[in-house]
Amino acid sequence: MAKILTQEQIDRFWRDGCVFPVRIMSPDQAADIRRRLETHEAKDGKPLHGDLRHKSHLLFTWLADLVRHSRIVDAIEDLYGPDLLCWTTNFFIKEAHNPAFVSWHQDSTYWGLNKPDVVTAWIALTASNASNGAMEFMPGTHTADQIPHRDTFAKHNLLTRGQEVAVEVDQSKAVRIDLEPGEISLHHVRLVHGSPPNPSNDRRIGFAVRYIPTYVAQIAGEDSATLVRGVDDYHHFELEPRPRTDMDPEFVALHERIAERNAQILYRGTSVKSYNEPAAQADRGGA
Ligand SMILES: O=C(O)CCC(=O)C(=O)O
Repeated sequence: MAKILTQEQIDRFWRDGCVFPVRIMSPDQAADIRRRLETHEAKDGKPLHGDLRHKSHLLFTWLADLVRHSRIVDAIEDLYGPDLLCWTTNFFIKEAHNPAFVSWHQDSTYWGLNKPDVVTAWIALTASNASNGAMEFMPGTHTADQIPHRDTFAKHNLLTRGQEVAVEVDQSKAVRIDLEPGEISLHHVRLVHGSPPNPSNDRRIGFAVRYIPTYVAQIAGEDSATLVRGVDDYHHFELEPRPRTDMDPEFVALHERIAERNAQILYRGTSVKSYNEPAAQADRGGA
């Protein structure tokens, strides 16, 4: 029996490649996470940038808790069973009145994982809707194989390589994912999706958590992941520890090493070596 998703939601995920909205916390709890993020940014004197946007659950205790949130992990278990890793996390922050956008793409393109059994819980820390550049998707496209992509490295594209599907997308079929703070969407790694810029007066903040069942392996390099439920009998990934304090120097060093290694996987075949290089763009997400 399913833990939190209804049978209709589970069927919709497998049919459309995406299900939303699923409420996992109250709007106040989402606002509290936003406040913690912005307290850090205020101390740092700038928006979260570069590699700090990736695998941030190794740096901040409140994100370490979030990737283990029982309602989110229950929903993932309803789709992929009880043994689950969080492979990575990526902040997708679109500042107010900002041209940043996400081109139509499949997440699976550069991740180096051996199976398309990967699901993203995209957690809305602000509302995400027509006014501020909500994510959109093409229903059913997750049943396609890997589609060829071209890298654009376009300046305002939030994806690592500014990659886009190298086929025509019929935008009239796109479905927009409207979410309130504290709600999530769940999308399949092969789903074609993207999002336009945010012309509104406030930031749009999404935190994308990428979950895999433990049988999935990395085939493009050494990699690590966080066990969030069950047991890992496969040992395909180095298991990551849980931070006890925010920005613990030991974890900052570990995170830097892991982010560097991850960037080598995502940017393989290009001259980019790190999320912090200018070509990688300071505010890119990690898909
Ligand atoms: O946040 C967005 O608008 C896009 C996010 C995305 O592409 C993803 O989570 O895979």
